[in-house]
Amino acid sequence: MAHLHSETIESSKTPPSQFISSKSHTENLIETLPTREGWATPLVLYNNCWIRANSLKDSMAVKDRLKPRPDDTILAAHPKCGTTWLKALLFTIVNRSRYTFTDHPLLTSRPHQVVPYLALRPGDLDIVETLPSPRLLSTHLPLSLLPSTVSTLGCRIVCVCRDPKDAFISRWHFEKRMNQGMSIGMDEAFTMFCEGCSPYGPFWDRYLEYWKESLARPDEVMFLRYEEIVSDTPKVIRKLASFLRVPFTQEEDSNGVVEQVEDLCGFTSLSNIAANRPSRVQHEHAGDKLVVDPTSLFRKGKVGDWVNHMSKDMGDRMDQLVAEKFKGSGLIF
Ligand code: PAP
Repeated sequence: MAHLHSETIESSKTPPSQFISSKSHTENLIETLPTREGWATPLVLYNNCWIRANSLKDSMAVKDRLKPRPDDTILAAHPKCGTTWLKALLFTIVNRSRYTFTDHPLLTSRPHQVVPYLALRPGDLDIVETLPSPRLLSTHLPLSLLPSTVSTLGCRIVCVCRDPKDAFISRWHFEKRMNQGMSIGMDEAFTMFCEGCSPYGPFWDRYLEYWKESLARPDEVMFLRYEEIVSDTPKVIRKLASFLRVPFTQEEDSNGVVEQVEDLCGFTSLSNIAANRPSRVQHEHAGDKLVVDPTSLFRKGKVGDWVNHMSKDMGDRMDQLVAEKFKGSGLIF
């Protein structure tokens, strides 16, 4: 099991004194990039992707420093679209011969602890290089910020997206619960989201990028929507197992293993384990402290909750935007 903890990456050598500069090339570049405030932490636009300023350097390092392996599986989930759920499902499916359901890591650890991220914190990349193959990794980054060898080596990718109305509402509640809180109201946050300015946005570019990759590499890239996982979870669990080349045997099927995976990774089960009960989980990003309560990753887990928070007019505006952005792509909500 991967153990996640923050480490600081130290530069390996001190440069000769005449070359000492107080800022690195990356830091100088970051200063030239557009920045926007409003969400719980400032966002910076890099490579057409709004990334939290405090994780930008680590995100930028992924393209150069990650060494993809042909048997890697990468969960490329747009935030608030089912990352936590899919981390649990994928981990449980691929490790089902290793752990029993009564003594399972997900009964004591959060899904985010068992599947590492690329790359939210300094040190994340060092950790993933030490993992044995086959690795199960996760990212919110666009495909274009991953090494191109992810595609050429044929790494498997599982992407997940969600009706942007629900993804926005989930995002809104999450940001409000972060220690920094929000400096703007829902209307302004909605406007920023529709302008593409939300963590890892524009959402349409992220969805489309992975959607196109799934069309180009159908055997290696599986594209899912949160709504389809909710509507028939056992079907998606079977699909994921076949995709990962570990299909359920007839014996497993008749022993109810698919249903056991579903129950262990379900909202009720995961949100009730001690590791996901209220507490303060602190992440350090470049000296910034982000405090996240794990319960904020388990809010409602419903499809269509947006109607309880957004006006009909906002819903219509988002639907219109979605229709415009995805026109002709074959991707519909
Ligand atoms: P992240 O990107 O910050 O990791 P992510 O896990 O993608 O978040 O999304 C959180 C959403 O998934 C929450 O949706 P909501 O705010 O609309 O409720 C959360 O409730 C939902 N979620 C988390 N775990 C599960 C699960 N096991 N089953 C169904 N939904 C879940």
